[in-house]
Amino acid sequence: NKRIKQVSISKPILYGNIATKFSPVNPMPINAPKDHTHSWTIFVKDPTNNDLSSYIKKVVFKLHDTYPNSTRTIESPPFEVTETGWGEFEIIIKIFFHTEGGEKNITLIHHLKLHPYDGIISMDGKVESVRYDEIVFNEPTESMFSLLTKQ
Ligand code: SLL
Repeated sequence: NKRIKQVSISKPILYGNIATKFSPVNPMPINAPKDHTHSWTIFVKDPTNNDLSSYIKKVVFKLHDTYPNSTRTIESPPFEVTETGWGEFEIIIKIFFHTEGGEKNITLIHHLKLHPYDGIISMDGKVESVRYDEIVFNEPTESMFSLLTKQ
């Protein structure tokens, strides 16, 4: 698996969460614990909706230990987890690339936001905390290069 010298490929991603407070239009699920106040979704996606699974094998979201099965592994798109809860916490996101590419996994940390502070834009009761980032592959292997450039 030879590396291609002096080549660098960067892939844009968006990661973060949206959250909605329970209300008549967003009612609490029947099975949700009574102290929960919000539903939320944490995600990793492509800003232009390209299919990330061309080079991403799986995404692992590590939730707060108060959640049952707090390590959630998502093996195909959409790479997201939807839950209900009452509190904000750090979510550890591990992105794994297809094994044949020979790249190490990367770790991102997202602070789950439920409340509309810190300059977060909130519309219709929805809170969004989303970050744009680029994953840079320096001198990718030939197999990684073909995964990154396939349409
Ligand atoms: C803290 N920020 O540091 C808080 C933790 C935990 C949030 C917040 C529900 C879990 C469940 C939930 O919202 N946990 O009931 O499944 O202590």
